[in-house]
Amino acid sequence: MNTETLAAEAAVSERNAEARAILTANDRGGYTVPTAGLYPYQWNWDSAFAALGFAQFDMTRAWAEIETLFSGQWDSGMVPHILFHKPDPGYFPGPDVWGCSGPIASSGITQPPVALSFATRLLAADPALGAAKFAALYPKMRKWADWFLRWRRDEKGAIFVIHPWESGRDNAPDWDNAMDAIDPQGVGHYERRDTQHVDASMRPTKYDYDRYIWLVKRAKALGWDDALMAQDNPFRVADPTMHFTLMRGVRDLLAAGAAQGLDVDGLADQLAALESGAEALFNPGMGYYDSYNCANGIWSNALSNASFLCWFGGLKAPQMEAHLARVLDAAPYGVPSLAPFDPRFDAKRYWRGPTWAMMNMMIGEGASEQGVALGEEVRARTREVIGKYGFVEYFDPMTGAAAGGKAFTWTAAVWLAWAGQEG
Ligand code: 2M8
Repeated sequence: MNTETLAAEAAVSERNAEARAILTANDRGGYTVPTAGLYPYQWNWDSAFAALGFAQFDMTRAWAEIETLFSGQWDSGMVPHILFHKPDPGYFPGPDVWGCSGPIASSGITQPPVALSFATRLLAADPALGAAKFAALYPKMRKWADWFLRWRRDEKGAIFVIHPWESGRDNAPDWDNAMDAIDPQGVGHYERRDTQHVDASMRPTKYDYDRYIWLVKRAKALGWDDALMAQDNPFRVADPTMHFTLMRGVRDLLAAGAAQGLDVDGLADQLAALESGAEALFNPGMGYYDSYNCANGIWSNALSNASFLCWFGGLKAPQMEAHLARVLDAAPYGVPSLAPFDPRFDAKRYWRGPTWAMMNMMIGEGASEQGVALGEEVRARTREVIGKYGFVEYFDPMTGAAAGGKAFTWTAAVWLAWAGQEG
């Protein structure tokens, strides 16, 4: 073996050790925080990625992450986007602002249900350990999927979000049209904490936050009642992130549930409904998957990283390959959260441009599964950017520069489970 190969191997094993150390340091006992300081609680989809990371070296701990997440499930089936296990003044909005009454103090909205899929991966990786754990979680996972289909599906069959935080792509341009229709009267004084941890240029604006908080207060005043919230909701945006991750989750539950001899009744119908609903998310004018405002049908015209989750959802989507090629040509450290040739692109501002390793994982894996050669390119670029700039929250897609929070759980997990592995 030559010295160059040896040096490269040493760098990878150093990164592996660093990634494990981040997961261990962010472990709060049964759940992991996304990063100390900026996000001091358990986040829904962050935890699902954390589980994949832990699975590389501690399978029992990996399951615990998902079990703890489901311990916060509401009677309705909804699994909250944040579980406030222990009060922490470093984050706003905390449990008092949300005013929810689930089994654990929590937010009142959900997040993309990647935990459904990742639980099936834990099972596949160690069936002897996983069978009983999977079977115990299975009815809860099904209840969450049922809840989505009941309360978050529009007339055209697409899954929508009722808050930008629900999608996880907080300040994406996808929400601009619906956000513009909100007059955040009565939002009152509040103190942001995020900008005490991260430079304000990398975070959502005050305009965004006023509307985020206004939406929370409106839903709180309605007692977080799904039926009441559905009426006259000013923010309902059909979202490819939610749609494709749910589609993948239902598909994976169906396959794993059947293999385990569990009750899969109704899952095939749900999957078929999501497959036909996916057509509603195809923007014919732009020729790609997109979000739209359910209130007026207006498309976002945004080629985002969520557009490329179609493969992860299980679609063939051959027409998306040229779009991915164009975006990767424009952004050396892609996949950017918004195409760089979009005038709304902002290389450093959170979900309006930066590259996110966990999105890349779903895009790259999904593409490879569907035979799209660029899937491997996405993995190679994710490996390169993490290798050069470390385990940060997100990256400038043009320069690779580190941005957002440091020592980030899902970036470390994605390294261990996917990006850091040999192709
Ligand atoms: C970001 O969102 C939270 C609100 O949920 C925030 O900015 O306060 C998003 O990137 C979201 O997708 C992620 O789950 C969360 C924790 O990493 O941070």
